[in-house]
Amino acid sequence: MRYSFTFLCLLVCLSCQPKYDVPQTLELHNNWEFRQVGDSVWHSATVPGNVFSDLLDHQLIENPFIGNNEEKVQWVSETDWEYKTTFDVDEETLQKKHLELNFEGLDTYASVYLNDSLILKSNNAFRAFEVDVKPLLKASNELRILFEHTSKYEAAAKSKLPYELPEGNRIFTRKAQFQYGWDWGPKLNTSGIWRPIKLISWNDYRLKDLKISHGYLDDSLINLGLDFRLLKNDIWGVDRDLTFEVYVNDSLYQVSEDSFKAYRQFIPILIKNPKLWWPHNLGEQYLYDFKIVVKKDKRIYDSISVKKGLRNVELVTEKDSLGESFYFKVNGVPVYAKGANYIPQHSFQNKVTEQHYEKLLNDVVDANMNMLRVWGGGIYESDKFYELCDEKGIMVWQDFMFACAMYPGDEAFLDNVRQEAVENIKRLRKHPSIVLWCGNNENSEGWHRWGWQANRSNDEKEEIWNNYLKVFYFILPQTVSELTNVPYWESSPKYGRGNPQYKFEGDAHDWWVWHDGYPFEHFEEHVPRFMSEFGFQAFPSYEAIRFINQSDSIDIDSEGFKNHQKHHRGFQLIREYMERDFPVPNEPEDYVYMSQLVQAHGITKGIEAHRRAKPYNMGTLYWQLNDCWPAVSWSSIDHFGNWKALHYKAKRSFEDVFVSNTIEDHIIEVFAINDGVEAIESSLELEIRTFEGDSIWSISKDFKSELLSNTKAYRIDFSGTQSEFKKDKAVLITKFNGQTRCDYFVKPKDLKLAQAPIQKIVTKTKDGFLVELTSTTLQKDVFLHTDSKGHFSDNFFDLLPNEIKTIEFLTQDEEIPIIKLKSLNNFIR
Ligand code: BMA
Repeated sequence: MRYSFTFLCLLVCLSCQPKYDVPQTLELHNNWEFRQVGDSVWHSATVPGNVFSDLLDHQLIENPFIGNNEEKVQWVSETDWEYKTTFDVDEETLQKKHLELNFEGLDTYASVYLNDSLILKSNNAFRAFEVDVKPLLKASNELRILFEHTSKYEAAAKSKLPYELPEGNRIFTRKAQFQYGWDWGPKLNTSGIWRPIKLISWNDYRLKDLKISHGYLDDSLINLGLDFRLLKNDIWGVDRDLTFEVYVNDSLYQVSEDSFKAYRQFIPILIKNPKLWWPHNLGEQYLYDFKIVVKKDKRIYDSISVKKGLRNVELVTEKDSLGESFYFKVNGVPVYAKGANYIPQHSFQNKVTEQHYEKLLNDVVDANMNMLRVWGGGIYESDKFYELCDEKGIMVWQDFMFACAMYPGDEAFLDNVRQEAVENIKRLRKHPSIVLWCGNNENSEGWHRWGWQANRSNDEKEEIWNNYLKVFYFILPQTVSELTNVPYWESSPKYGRGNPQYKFEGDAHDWWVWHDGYPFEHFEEHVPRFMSEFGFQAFPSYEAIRFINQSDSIDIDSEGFKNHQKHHRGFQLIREYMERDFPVPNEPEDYVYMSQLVQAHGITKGIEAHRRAKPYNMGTLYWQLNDCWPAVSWSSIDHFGNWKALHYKAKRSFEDVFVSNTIEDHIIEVFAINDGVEAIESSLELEIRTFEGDSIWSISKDFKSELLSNTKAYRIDFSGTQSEFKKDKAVLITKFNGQTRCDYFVKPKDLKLAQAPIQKIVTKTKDGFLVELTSTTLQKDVFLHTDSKGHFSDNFFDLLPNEIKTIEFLTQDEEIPIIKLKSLNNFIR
């Protein structure tokens, strides 16, 4: 009796269970093969991927990241390639009313054949293409994709224009522009299936493009609009029984009826006391889960969900007495932006794993950065990148993918661009981290300042500039404002450095330093409203150099190594700047170290000058965070993830609560900067000491650093003290809020540093090793290095005399690492 009751309950329960007829997705990533067109032999291929990676896997080419191999593999980009796979589809799927193949990224000129019928010709690596394959799909299928090399298409497009557009033929092809070679990257123009291919099958309903919009948010009650598309098999049918369930954080929140629109749906919901998303230095990164389920008669047809942070973002560009402001407000709070420019992490995107994203973005937060600019010559990044930026509270300045060139303006090109913008904005608009869409990198500056207008007729100039306006003044801003509420900015920078306005309005790229050879002090004298690029090169880690040369010695003169410096005056500029401020060592290993000190010295000078000028200046993003291959470049983290001196020193200069000093003749000025939302009270101590630790002069007071502030905490005339100490043998030590900084009165190369050993004790810990260092004299820019793979918690620091400095070396290695040391003291007497 009891059994039959249980059975009955079970039956009742089962009948209440919802039935499903939801769309199914099948990733087509197996059994792929590739060949050079015309070859008889097929080789196995990895999808998603690209032809260089596949050739490498079969050892059919040498690794282009080693020595001079880049040159040897150029033929790959000039060749047509074919990819094919076979896949089976079960009967149930075949019977579905809708069968679509979705190509999320084909690089680039691709002809796609399903069972020998041409189903798609694509010409934009940044777009996804969805094809109805219902009429063609069988139980067993063959999918074949022909990739034709880009130069063929580019030559054809070029021949239609009566003039040449700057810069080169890459402008005709919508794919990552850096792959055509850049001043930090190799020329490795890939082709292949670089993002997933999916078969989507569905019957009656499918949900798409969920957008969550809101007006200005505060912390009481907000109205959210859930806007999405409902695809119906029977597009004219009226579905009186169709309901939409809205879930917020997995709880059923609201049930709505079909609003009888065949296509777009809109559901308003109210959220009380919403939790907001903030950049990591200002608050929590709260992310809501929103889900919509479409149902009829207890049957679930589809669901769509997004993880979404709620925040207001404004780009404030207001006229003021000095020009025009440029800063971001998040949830009404003005945010000082600190960070760097981000480029693709690898020439071959399939080599970038989730761990790479995780590590690099942790390094960003670790260095106290709150913004990255995704630069326009790379790619619209993977979903993972933005998900992690959301979670970690990193704001993203997102360029559209146009860089350093003028682009065509024919209808087909413009349509392609419009569609690219629509798709990428739709894909990325849920991410609260994205705070800006920017049209391009340096196209406007190039046109106005780089001689691109020379020898052109007025008509020609007008046509080229009008084509620029069509994309960056009309299509992109319109698309951004239709699809999101994120601000749009036409071009980075607003003005090139040749236009004096660059200091008073908009964002700026300061390449007076480096490209024009100006001294680093230029950063201090010319502070713009928002510095979106400034940079200086340094050599990468010993690991990277060894990899390039495939040799244990640090050889920076080999032909192969020289190929990893892509700036034609790069080596020379590094040396020139080194000679100005630092000693120039002979040994390559020392030269590499010194180059990193020069870079860190110059760029942190810039960062601090910008921060001291807050709120006139409201952002500082240096060029560049990372590398796409092992190289000598502007990056602060090399291709293998090793931090250069700059990343360690930028971390200190980007601290939220921070003291920055200027020393001019006998005047010391002390600026207390607080980018956070809490006031900090602490004693502020300044002391001048000899390198042996004897105190010459000191001063101290209690100081309150107010939230979101910048205050001149001291202006000290130490001329009285001056006669009592030798400027080349003294250090100014500033202590505030647990931080200690060292400033000097003369250039690094003029310091009379003393010679003394550094004592070192290494002990094992759970995650690696602890290193304790001491010395009887001040040791400047102490550099710890080892051949073991790992990360030093701190490096390139000044070690005060007779004080113990403890550093962690995080590593998986069990064996005690052989840690070697260098300091600037080794090079100056
Ligand atoms: C900036 C960037 C890049 C370039 C860098 C260094 O202007 O936008 O185009 O790599 O300068 O030259």
